[in-house]
Amino acid sequence: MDVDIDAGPGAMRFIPDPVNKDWDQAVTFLPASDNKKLEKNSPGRIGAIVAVVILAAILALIIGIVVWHFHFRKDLKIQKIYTGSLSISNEAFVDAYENPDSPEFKKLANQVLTQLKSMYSDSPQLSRYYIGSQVQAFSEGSVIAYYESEFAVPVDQEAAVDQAVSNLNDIYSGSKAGKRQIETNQGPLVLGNFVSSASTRFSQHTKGFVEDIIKSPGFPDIPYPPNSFVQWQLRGDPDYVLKLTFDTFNLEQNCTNDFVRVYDSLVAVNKYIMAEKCGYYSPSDPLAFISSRNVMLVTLVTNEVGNFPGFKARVSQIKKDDPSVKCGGTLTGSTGIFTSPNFPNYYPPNTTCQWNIEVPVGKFIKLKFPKFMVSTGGSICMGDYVDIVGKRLCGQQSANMLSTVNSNKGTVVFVSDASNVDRGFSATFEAYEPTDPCPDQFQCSNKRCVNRSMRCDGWNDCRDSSDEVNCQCDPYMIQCKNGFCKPMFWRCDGVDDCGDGTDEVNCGCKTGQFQCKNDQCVSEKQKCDGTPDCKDGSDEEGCGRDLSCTVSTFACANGKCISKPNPICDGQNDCGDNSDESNCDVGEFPWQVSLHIKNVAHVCGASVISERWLVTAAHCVQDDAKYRYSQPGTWDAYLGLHKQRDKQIVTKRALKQIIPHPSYNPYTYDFDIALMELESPITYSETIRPVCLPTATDTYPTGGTVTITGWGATREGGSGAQVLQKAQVRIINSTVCDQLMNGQISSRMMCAGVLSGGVDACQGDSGGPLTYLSSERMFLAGVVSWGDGCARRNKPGIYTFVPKFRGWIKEKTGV
Ligand code: 4AZ
Repeated sequence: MDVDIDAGPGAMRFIPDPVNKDWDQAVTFLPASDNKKLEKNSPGRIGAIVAVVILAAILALIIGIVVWHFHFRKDLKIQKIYTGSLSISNEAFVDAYENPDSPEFKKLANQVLTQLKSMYSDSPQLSRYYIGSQVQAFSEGSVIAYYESEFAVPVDQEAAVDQAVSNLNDIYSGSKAGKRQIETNQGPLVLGNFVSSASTRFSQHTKGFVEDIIKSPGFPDIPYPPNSFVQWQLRGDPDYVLKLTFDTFNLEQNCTNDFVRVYDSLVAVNKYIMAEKCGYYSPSDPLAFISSRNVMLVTLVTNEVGNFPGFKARVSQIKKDDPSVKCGGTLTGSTGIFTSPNFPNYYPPNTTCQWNIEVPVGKFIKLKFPKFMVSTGGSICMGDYVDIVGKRLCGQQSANMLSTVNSNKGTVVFVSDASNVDRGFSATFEAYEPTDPCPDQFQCSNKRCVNRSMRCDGWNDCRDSSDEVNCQCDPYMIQCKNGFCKPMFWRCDGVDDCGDGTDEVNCGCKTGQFQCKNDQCVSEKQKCDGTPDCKDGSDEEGCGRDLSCTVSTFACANGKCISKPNPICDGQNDCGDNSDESNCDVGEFPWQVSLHIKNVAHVCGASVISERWLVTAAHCVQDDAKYRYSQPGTWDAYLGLHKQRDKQIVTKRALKQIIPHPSYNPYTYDFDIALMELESPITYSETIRPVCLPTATDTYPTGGTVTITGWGATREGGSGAQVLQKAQVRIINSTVCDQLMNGQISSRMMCAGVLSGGVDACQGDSGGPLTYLSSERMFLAGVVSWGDGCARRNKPGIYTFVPKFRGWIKEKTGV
């Protein structure tokens, strides 16, 4: 609980060696013996045994030779396939080139094959191992031929052949090539004994305004198959570009295993790779690509492991001059917005846009980029970039990156090269008065403007800390020597928050001093001198000479004794030092459970909903490489606990079963709820009691106060709390929250927090309760689920919205 202020392996795949399969068959087909005959005739039987032995020996010899041949012989050959494209500048594209069966296609293809053969014959490495080529397709421009060339290469010559192909590219690319040019750097597609049956190619031409659909094999009924290589060659009409929109995308998380690649080409040429994708994309994080020409290639490569649904995508064509793909222009006025083409989806490759911005005379231009994701293509913005009056920007920039132009006119140019696209950017421009760049606001050293209230509030709002220097701090903040202000809560917590250690000095007491319970230092002589010197009176505790105290009085921490009946936790400060009201929190949240990995540590929270059942988060019960969190035997549940160190003396229960929600999504944390059945029921007491469950139709008012509890970290990245922490946060409107959390909020989630930062749930609070007080009862409105860090400004905590699961809880537990 935070209550602070505050081209991979590419398309190469090794497919199992068919030779090994032949061995298996050879062993399986050992000649079957006629047993009966052998039993009746003993000499015959000996003969048969001898025959079997000889056969076995021959077989062993064959296997040995095969093993030697395929594993140890240096001249073992592997099949290498290179894909490439070749532009033919003295030919014009005709429709018949789209049809591989047409005489026109065949004629030109033969010419290309002759040309390829003659090019390879120039190189000894290539001519020696060349098997043949195949022209797969043609497209406009004048005519581009896409081909595959196959070589049978001894293993020890593989690198030399790669080099020879690369040399060939150098020779034939550019002006040296005369009329025929190899346009791309060819890349090897498949390495090893690639079986052609494992490769599937679909080809389709989207026409008019009809949308075509492409799907991974088996989608949506069964997961895509292992060890597959599938290609979709997509075409549109001339003067159109293609748009590929993935409606569902759910592949294995690791792109070295399974991946989809999208090319701005008809064949898998590295130079035209737009993106390689794997993992899961939620509908709120859509994935859509636009080509720069009327062709696109999609490939799906899977390896032998994994069991994932795959994808479904729509293919449509857009006219090249359609406003949705056109970009640039003249922007005038005092403010305005512009975006990269197709934003927030992926911009097309090979695109240049120029915006000429003009604000009123005498004013300067301020450009803000709420989102900026432009593929880098190297460290110095050589590939894709945004050029602001001569200054290039690329890569991922932080939200609301700022740039200024000291003139009333300026140009912004966006350039994307042939490969590796990204989501692009959104931008706003506004005119500002050169003499007053931040009207009514504080101007940071980096020219950013922030609200005046953000000055000296302990947060680095300017991002260069200029709002936090030379501060006169409020009394509830630590005045750091370096001029920063930091929350008092962080004093003496073992972390150097000031940066100059000011907040961590004077935390222990010197020799000759007594350290009070509130960390104050008083002279050792003041201990038990009859006068409370510590503000909390702890210097007079346990002194054994409170003569006025009897068995029928209450001994306060400050040495005072009071005779009032039941003074403890009655809400009144009877002692004067409030010691009669401290420790009243025990039992304040009797439904709070601490879930421990047996004999290891607290991991998550949970809530008691009945004598047998707990509610927690599904993400708490997902296995990882180290622990089997999904297994009941992994866990101990501690009930009625206040301080972690008291766990020996409170109720502990093993678990009988764990039921995670079947729709829990580990990528989006959607449906993040689980039920735990205790091995034996508990007896309710003053410190163990269930929380009320909401009804399925319950809603909570935006701005309403809710309570969160747990032993989680007391700051982002910090360690867990010893004593159960509580904090009050407010419910945040889901639409606002969805914007703050970049569209990641589903209807199964609710948001709560303090948008100025500083109060939040944190790591270790997960699974624990968010309670809402209604009619003097506490209802389990939410389950601590996730967040972007802890207690950050404008980053609320995200909770599983329990009313949505009322029916499911009833169905599974009967509660
Ligand atoms: C966690 O890791 C966690 N700030 C829980 C809640 C929040 C962040 C992280 C919300 O368990």
